[in-house]
Amino acid sequence: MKEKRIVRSACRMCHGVCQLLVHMEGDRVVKVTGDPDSPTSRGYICPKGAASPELLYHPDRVLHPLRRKGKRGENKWERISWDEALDEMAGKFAEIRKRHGAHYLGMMHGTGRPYENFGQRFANAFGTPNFTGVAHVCFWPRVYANMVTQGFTEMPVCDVYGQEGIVPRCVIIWGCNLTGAQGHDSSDGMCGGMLQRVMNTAEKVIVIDPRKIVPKADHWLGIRPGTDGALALAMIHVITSEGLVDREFVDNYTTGYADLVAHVRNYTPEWAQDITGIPSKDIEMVARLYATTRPACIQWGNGIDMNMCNFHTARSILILRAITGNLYVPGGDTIFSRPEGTKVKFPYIDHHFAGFQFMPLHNLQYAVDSTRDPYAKSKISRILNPVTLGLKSVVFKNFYNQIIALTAGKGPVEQLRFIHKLKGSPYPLSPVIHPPKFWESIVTGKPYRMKALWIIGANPLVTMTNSRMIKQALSMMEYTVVSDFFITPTAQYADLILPASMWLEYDEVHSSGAHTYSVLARKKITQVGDTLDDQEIFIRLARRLGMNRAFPWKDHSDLTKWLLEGTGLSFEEFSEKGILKGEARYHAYKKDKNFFRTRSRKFEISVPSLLKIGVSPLPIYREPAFSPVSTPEIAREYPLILIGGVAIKPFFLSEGRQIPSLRKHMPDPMVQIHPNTAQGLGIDENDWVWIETSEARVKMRAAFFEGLAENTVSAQFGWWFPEEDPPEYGWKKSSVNLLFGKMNYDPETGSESLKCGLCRVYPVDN
Ligand SMILES: Nc1nc2c(c(=O)[nH]1)N[C@H]1C(S)=C(S)[C@@H](COP(=O)(O)OP(=O)(O)OC[C@H]3O[C@@H](n4cnc5c(=O)[nH]c(N)nc54)[C@H](O)[C@@H]3O)O[C@H]1N2
Ligand SMILES: Nc1nc2c(c(=O)[nH]1)N[C@H]1C(S)=C(S)[C@@H](COP(=O)(O)OP(=O)(O)OC[C@H]3O[C@@H](n4cnc5c(=O)[nH]c(N)nc54)[C@H](O)[C@@H]3O)O[C@H]1N2
Ligand code: SF4
Ligand SMILES: [Mo]
Repeated sequence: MKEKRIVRSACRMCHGVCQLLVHMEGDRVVKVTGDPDSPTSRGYICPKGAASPELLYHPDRVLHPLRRKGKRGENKWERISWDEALDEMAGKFAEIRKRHGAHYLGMMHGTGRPYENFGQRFANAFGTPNFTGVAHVCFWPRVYANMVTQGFTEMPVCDVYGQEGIVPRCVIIWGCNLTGAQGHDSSDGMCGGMLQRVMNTAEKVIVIDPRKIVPKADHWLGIRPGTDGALALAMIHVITSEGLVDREFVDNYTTGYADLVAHVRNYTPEWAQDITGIPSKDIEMVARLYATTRPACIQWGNGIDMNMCNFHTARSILILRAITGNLYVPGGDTIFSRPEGTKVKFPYIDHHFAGFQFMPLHNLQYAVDSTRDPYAKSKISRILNPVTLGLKSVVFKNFYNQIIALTAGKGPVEQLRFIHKLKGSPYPLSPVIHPPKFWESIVTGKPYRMKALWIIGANPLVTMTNSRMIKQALSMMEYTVVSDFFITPTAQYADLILPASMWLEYDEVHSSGAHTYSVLARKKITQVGDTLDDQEIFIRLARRLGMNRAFPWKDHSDLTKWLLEGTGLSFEEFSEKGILKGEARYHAYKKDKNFFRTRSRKFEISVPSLLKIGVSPLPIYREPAFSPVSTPEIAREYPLILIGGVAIKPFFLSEGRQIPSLRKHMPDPMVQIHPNTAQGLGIDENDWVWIETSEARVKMRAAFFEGLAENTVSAQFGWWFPEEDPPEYGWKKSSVNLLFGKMNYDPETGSESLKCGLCRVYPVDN
C-alpha cells in the first residue's frame, strides 16, 4: 500500500489565487481539492485547478529539452541535456550581442506567470529594449491610469475580504467576466468565488457589459462594445451636477475637481445614450445608485482594456470611485499593505526589480518600434546629454538611477516621459514594444531584423493579432527558443524547446498579482521528467552570460531565501504557515501625507503634465477602431459587432485544449449569437458558421444567447486543436486573432480593439 498524504499548496493553473490540497499516494499526485481553511479562496476550486494532475502527467508534455532536427514544420526533434541546451543558447545570445548588438535579441512573454519577475529584468540586463508581450491589451492600461492618477501602480480592488466586517452594499461588474455561469474564476488576483459572496449579500448588483452575464443582477446596462468611456463621463456628469460627491474627500485629497466639472458639462446622459445605446434614464439611475449606495465597489476587467480609449476610460472609472468617496473605505475599493517583511516580485510595481538600472540607456534607441531613426545617434546623445539633463556629471552606468533621482518628486509622468523619449516609443503609455511592429520588423527587416527570439510561455500565433504576419516572421527567424509545457503551433517554429516545470514541481513564493493582499506558499511536490522551472532557467542562463550583477542568486531556492529574508522565515516555516497576509489600507491617505505619490501628493483628477506626452489631462472619449460610427463603410459589409474573445471557465487562454476533463466541457469553439439574428441568417443552434472580417474567416459553432444585442456576436479566442496534425494543429481553422490585422491602435497604449471588431456571420456549407 502506498502511503497517502495531503500537502497544502497554492494553485497556478491561472494567475493563481486559490490555496489547494494536493492528495498524494506515494510520489503520485492523485487529486487536488479546495482548501476550506484558505482565507483567499475558502475551499474554492475550479475545473482547471482540479485538472492539475492531468497537466502534470499529460502524455504530450515536453519532458526534456528538444533541439530541432530537420526542417521547420517537420516535427522532428532530438533530446538533449539541459547543459547542452543552455550552453547553446548562451553561446548564440553572446555571439549576437558581440557581433550585432544586444538589441538583436527579441524576447516575449505571455500573460502573468511565476517567472514574470525575470523577463524584463533579463532583457534589461542583457541590454535589449526589444521586449514584447500582451500587457498593452491586458491590465496594464488600468495600471498606467493608476500610476498617473495616484502615483502608484497598485490597483484598487473590491473589498471582498471586509477586514473591518463591512462588505460592499453596491457592486458594479464593469467589463469583467468573473462571475456567473458564463464566467471564469480568477483574474488580477481576485477570486470569482469571493466576489460572488459579496454579490450575494449586496443590496444592488449592476452589470455593465454587452452581454447579460449575471442573470440575477438588479440592473444590466447592455453597452455597445468599446463605448465605456462615454458612459463613465456621463456618470461623472450626473454625480457632479447633482452634488452626489463626497466633499470631504474631493476638497482635501484631490486636485482638478473644478476643471472636471467644467469638462463634463456637455457629456450629458443624452449625449452618452446616443453613443452607448443605453437609455439616458438608466445612466442617471445607475450613477445615482453607485454614488448613494455606499460603500460601493467596481470590479473592472479586460472589457475596459481592449479598445481605443482604455487609459482614459480607466481614469474616468478611478475618478468615479474617488469623487463618490468609495476609495479606501471599508467595503469600497481598497489596496493592501504588503505582508510584513515580504518583497514583491512583480516587476511593474518595482522598477528596480525590472532591472532598468542595468540597461545601458543608449540601447533604448534601438527599440524596433521606435519612431526615430534608430541610427541617428546624435539625437539620442542630445537627450542623454548631461547639459540637457541638467546634471553636472554623469556616470553612464548609473544613468537610470540618476534619472530616477532627477525626476523624483516630479511625479510619475515625468519618469515615463524620459523612458518614452529615449525609446522614441510610438505609444507613450505602452509597457511593451508594440507587438504588430515587433513582428513586422522581422518580416520587413526595418529598422533591422533581430537575429534571435526567446518566447517564454506565450503562443503568439493564436493569442496576438496579425497572425499571418507572425507566422511569416517566425518562419524567417534565424534562431528561436520557446519555453512551454507543450509543443504548440508557435513552438513548432522553435529551434530549441525548453520544457517548463508546472506548479506542482517547484517551491515558490507567490504574490497574487495585482494586489498585495497575500503571499502564498507553493511547494515542490513531485517531478515528472527532466523539466526545469523557468526562474531556474533564467538564473542558469544569466550566469552563463556573465549577468551576475542582475542575477546574484545561485539558484531559485537562493532567490526564495532572499525574498523571505525580511520575514525571518525559512521557506519551510513559510510553507508551514501557507500564507502571509497584508492589511487593507483603509483611510491610509488621512494618516500618510505621502500616500498619493503624485507630484501634488493628491489624487489627481486632472493631470496637467500629461500634456507633455501629448495626452489629455482630463479623460476623454474616443470611438472604437471599427464601429458603425467610425467606419460606416466597413460596417455596411460587415454589419455585426464582434467581441473577439472573453475568458471562459474550462480553458486558460489558449491552454487546456489537450486536457480531457476540460475539453469535454467545450469540445468545439463557440460563437454566441442572438437567436433572432441567427434565424435571419439561416443558422440553427450548434451549426458550424463562418465568422468573417476583411482580414480572414474562421469557423465556430453557433451558441444561441439572448443576453446580447442582435447586432453583436461574441466569439471565443485561443483555439487550436492539439489532437490534429502538427505542425499547425489546425490553428488556422478557428483562431479569432486571424480576424484582426492592422487597425487604428489606441494612441496612448497601442491597444488593439479586440472586443469590438466588425464581422459577418454565415452558415458553413457542408
Ligand atoms: N482575440 C483575443 N486575443 C487575446 C485576448 C482576447 O480576449 N481576445 N486576451 C489577451 C490576454 S488578456 C492575454 S493575457 C493574452 C495571453 O496570451 P498567452 O500568454 O500567449 O496565452 P496562453 O495560452 O496562456 O499561454 C501560452 C503558452 O504558455 C504556456 N505556459 C503556461 N504556463 C507556463 C509556465 O509556467 N511556463 C512556461 N514556460 N510556459 C507556460 C502554455 O502551455 C501556453 O502554450 O492573450 C491575449 N489575446
Ligand atoms: N478560466 C479562465 N480564467 C482566466 C482567463 C482564461 O482565459 N480562462 N484569462 C485570464 C486573463 S489573462 C485575464 S486578463 C483575465 C480576464 O478576465 P476579465 O477581466 O473578466 O476579461 P474577459 O474575460 O475578457 O471579459 C470581459 C467582459 O467584458 C465584456 N465586454 C466586452 N467588450 C466590452 C466593452 O466594450 N465594455 C464593457 N463594459 N464590457 C465589455 C465581455 O462580454 C466580458 O463579459 O482572466 C484571467 N482568468
Ligand atoms: S481559479 Fe485559478 S487558482 Fe483557483 S483553482 Fe482555478 S485555476 Fe486554480
Ligand atoms: Mo490577460
